[in-house]
Amino acid sequence: MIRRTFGAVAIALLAAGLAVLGAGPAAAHSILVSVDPADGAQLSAGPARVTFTFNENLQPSFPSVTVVGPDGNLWSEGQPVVDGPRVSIAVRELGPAGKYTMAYRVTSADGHPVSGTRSFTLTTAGHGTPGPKANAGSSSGGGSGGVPVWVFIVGAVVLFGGGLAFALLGGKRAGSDGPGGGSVRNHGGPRVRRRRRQPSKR
Ligand SMILES: [Cu+2]
Repeated sequence: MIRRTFGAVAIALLAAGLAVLGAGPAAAHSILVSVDPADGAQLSAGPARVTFTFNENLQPSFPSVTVVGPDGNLWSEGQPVVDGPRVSIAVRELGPAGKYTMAYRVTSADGHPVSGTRSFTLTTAGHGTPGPKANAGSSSGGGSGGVPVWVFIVGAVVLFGGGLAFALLGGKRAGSDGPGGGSVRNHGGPRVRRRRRQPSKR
């Protein structure tokens, strides 16, 4: 029994390690497929909307999309709209020529937040008037592309802790309760079940 428990712990450890090393957790998140306008596009006139398209339907909760100009002002306006795998926001008539940063933060189908930035360059100044300063009270202070590292670390710890607790509790229960621990031990496969004895019989 004890050997088995260690075996289970070792497997949990290995799985957690692989999840951290590989792209395991990231693969479960919704992945950005395309942006309109395209990343790095050179535009002579601003787009009416900015749309991010993902590989799967997003959760509609708490989407955030912003377009911030070279002047540091907000050029997107209104609320972002989630429509299946897409999230979009309306854009004002643009102002100064230069780089406009498109930032998104959405909730993956699996419930995890995904965020990042793309950009386009306006080559000809427009006549629009900007919205408020982008960084005033905005929560996009991180400004980094992708999910922060701590999310992965917390995820790994939860995974590992869960696996460890499961292995330890599962092992203990089967040891003290005997056949009573069947519901947990069944995860080990049918092999365990066959070994179960029924003393009352015969
Ligand atoms: Cu995820």
